[in-house]
Amino acid sequence: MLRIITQWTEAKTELRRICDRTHDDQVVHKEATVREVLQAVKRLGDRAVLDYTLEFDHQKIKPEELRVSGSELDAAYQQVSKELLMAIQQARQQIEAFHRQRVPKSWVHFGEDEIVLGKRYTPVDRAGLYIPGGLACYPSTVLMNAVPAKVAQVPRIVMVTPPGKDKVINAAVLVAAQEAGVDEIYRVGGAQAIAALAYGTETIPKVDVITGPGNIYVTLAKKLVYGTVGIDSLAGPSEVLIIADETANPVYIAADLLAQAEHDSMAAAILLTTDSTLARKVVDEVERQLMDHPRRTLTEKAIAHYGLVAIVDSLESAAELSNDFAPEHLELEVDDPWALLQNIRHAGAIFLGSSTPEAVGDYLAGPNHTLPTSGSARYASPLGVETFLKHSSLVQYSPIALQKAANAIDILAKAEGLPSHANSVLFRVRDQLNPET
Ligand code: HSO
Ligand code: ZN
Repeated sequence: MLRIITQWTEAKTELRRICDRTHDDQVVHKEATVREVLQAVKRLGDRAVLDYTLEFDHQKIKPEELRVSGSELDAAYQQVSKELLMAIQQARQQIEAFHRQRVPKSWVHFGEDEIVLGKRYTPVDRAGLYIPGGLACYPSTVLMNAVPAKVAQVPRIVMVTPPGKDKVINAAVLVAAQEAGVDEIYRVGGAQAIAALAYGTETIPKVDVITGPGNIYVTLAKKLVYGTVGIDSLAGPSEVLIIADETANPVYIAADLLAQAEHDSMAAAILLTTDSTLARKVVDEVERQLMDHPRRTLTEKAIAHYGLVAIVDSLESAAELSNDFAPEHLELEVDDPWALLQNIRHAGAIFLGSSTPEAVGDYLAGPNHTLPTSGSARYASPLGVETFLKHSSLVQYSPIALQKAANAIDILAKAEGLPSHANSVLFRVRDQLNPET
């Protein structure tokens, strides 16, 4: 049952509890296991990967079965319906169009005295995409990770995903990978997959950046290998926060809350509304829509622990609570969403108006659905082309520019006790001013 809160301070405390819901005491214990897995894979390569796959995923894989073969990919195309293939292709095309919009461009600036300064963007050599298995095995997530890597022109895109029953990988996931241009797919999941991507094994290549969501073991592993490789972010369970006024439709709001809750028993679904009648209707409607929900047990669990309706006195107060929470997804189901947007500072993705349920962004609109969770939208952004790019600074000075800079560099270098820094400039300037000596 979805709870209704009317007190501001109680709403604030509850939102904080929900935002911090992944900081459990078990993490320390799990981290020890993950460290062990990382060390073993680093030392023993494929052998450790295969042993852990047997232990954690209960699948006995031979080394030559780690990589998904071409014939398996062909078979996957036979298994997915024509409609699903077309929907995957449409989504791919729209995600690509969005990500092509603002690819960071290299630039140079020609300043005074022939000084040239700039930034030069280059992709990483290899990207590793983690795609979860089980309940969270989504072709849409394959597209959201692989398409930006492709747009960034990463030369080698590797994907890992855990084997399901009988070593099988979901056909739609394989098709999405193929459609997005993934170069290689390996049948491995969990911390052992992250270790393999970070350190490399006989079969699995070492990559430069690892992206994609996963369970707590995957997330801890990503955290621990950061530095050896780059990562996108540390993904926590999904969240939606909806701000609604009296113009909102309770049936839609209930569906949107459940769309988040059905992901995971740890997912958060929050409604902040100025209208107490709407609040009650949404609570009833959630119960009704849950009745014949195929994922009822899990969804109910999420709603019971991390579902919340708070009645607020104004949309401005709602925005303040929302900024505190910094939700992964924010829906503005209000009469004038663009006006309310002025009060919003922190959110991963913002969905404006009553015809824009989050699912539009989860699948098709184009923006990425890999978004900052657990309050990290205060400082982080959605996954994008930049995740797979880095830039180098470019500097060129002319003789006259160096002469003009020499004095300040000399003073700074001497202040830092670094005489050769000073000399590297002064020797050049001396020779420029007296070419014949
Ligand atoms: N809402 C999820 C993404 C997703 N939804 C995948 C459906 N499939 C996290 O943004
Ligand atoms: Zn979703």
